Amino acid sequence: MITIFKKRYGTGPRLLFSPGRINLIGEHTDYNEGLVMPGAINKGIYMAFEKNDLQRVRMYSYDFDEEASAAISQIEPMSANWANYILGVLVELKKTNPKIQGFDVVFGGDIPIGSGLSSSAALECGIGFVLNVLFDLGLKKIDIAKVGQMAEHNFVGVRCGIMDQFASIKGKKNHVIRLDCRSLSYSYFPLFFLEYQILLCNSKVKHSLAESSYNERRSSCEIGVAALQKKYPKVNSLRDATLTMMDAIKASITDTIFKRCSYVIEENQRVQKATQLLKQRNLASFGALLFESHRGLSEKYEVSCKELDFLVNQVKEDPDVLGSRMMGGGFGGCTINLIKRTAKPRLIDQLSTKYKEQYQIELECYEVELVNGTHLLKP
Ligand code: GAF
Repeated sequence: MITIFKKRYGTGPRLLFSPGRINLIGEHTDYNEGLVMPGAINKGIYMAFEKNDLQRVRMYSYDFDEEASAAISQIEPMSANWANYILGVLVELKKTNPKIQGFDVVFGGDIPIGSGLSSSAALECGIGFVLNVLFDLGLKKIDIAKVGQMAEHNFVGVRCGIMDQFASIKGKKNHVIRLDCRSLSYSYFPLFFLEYQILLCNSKVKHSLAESSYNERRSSCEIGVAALQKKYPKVNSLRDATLTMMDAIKASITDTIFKRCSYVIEENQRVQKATQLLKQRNLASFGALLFESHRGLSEKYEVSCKELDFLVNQVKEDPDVLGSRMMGGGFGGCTINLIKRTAKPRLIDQLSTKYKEQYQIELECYEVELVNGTHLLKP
């Protein structure tokens, strides 16, 4: 990235790495003030950057081989989708930081687009970090995560939770984060599975309408909360609700809202159980929760798709797979699997063959390491 930067923009740049993320369990719970268990991974975005004195942002995406530029004083959404993640963060930060001036950035990485490993959060956190360093904004990492989330809401149009940005910027080597999305309190869990490991399987599908369906799921939860509040005024989010409360208001909501809200309540309970099981090193029961989570995501929350269901179903009865589920927002992307290390080659081989037979798509599998969150490589 440094060489490419020098060729395009001249001066010797600084360099950072901003990681993608996995999530062990706790899906669609973050925007319901719930619990999640993500970690930053060694797939991410490298970003070379420096100030310029042009009062413009100049950006080059190495992976798309596309360049874009805008006046700092006049930022509008662009047709290049990747640029909007950068501009969105810039717009958010400019609201409170008039110090921001011109800068150049060149970036590229190895997070497969649409894989559900959150390249968007990696990009947002990377740019937030860049601006913080270049213009001495005095932001803490958590502030940068929040700015990334707001950029996504206000500029990109996805009303996401805080999980992805938090994981990308606050990740810790060899640890997952157990994050409470209401209080933003968190703790790190060392992740050693001994003879087991995590394997990601990329379905390589990204069904259209993923963004609007995501926002629609969030609205369903809000409708559920509004209905609950009529009977239970102290309920502020689905985090406060129970399945008994849901039963009590069942007649006042549609079946769809009932199913979706019940899923969120159950998924929160699963994260709580998962925390205990990981502490006890009970991996078999932990894995069973992953299968349960997938079932809820597929049948109740309806954010899976036939390709993801296929990948999970293929490993359900396999003695070397403790758990499997779709990961992230859904409608495509990766499954996360907890498998026996020694079975990895066999599983990849079998799954790839069957997936190709069924969908004519070459499956991609990744073994990832957990790494530190967004950080400078060259100050
Ligand atoms: C996407 C969102 F960006 C996250 O905030 C989270 O809601 C996730 O989907 C589902 O758990 O990655």
